[in-house]
Amino acid sequence: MTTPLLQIVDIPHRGDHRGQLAVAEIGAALPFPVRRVYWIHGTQPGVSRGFHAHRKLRQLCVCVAGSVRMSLFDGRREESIVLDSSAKGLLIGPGLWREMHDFSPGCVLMVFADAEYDETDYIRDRAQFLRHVAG
Ligand code: T46
Repeated sequence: MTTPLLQIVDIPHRGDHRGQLAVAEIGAALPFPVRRVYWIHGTQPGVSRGFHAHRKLRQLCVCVAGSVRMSLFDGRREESIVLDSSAKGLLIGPGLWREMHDFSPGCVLMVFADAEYDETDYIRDRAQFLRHVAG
C-alpha cells in the first residue's frame, strides 16, 4: 500500500466559556520527542517559503492562526492541503520536498521538530532532491 503524502493528526482541544486550549502531547498528537519548536509569522502576501527537503528530520506543522497551503512532493506524487485550524497538524517526514504558499494575513505556523537545527540535513536544490529520492 502507498504511504499517504498528507498525514494529518488531530490535536485535542479543551474548550469552555473562556475559550480553547490545545494540547500537543508526545505519544498522542506528537509521534516523536520534540527537540525544537519554531514558528513562522510576519509572512508577506504572495511570498512563498520552503522549497527544500530534509534528509532525516520529522516535523509536525500546526497553523495556530490564519491559513497556509502546504505542498508536499516525494519525487513522484505532489499533494497540497490548506492548514487553517489549530486542531489539525501536518506530519512531514524525511525525503519530502515542501513548499508553503498563500499565507493569509496574520498566519502563524508553529512547527515541532525532532532534532536541533542542522543545515546539513537540508536539501535545498530540487535536482539534488530528485537524485536523493531516486537513489
Ligand atoms: C521546514 C519549513 C516548514 C535557524 O537558524 N534555525 C531554525 O530552527 C530554522 C527552522 C531556521 N533557521 C534559519 C535558517 C535560515 O537562515 O532561519 C532562516 C530561515 O529558514 P528557512 O529559509 O529554512 O525557512 P523556511 O520557512 O523556508 O523553512 C522552515 C524550516 O527551515 C524547514 O525545516 O520544514 O519551515
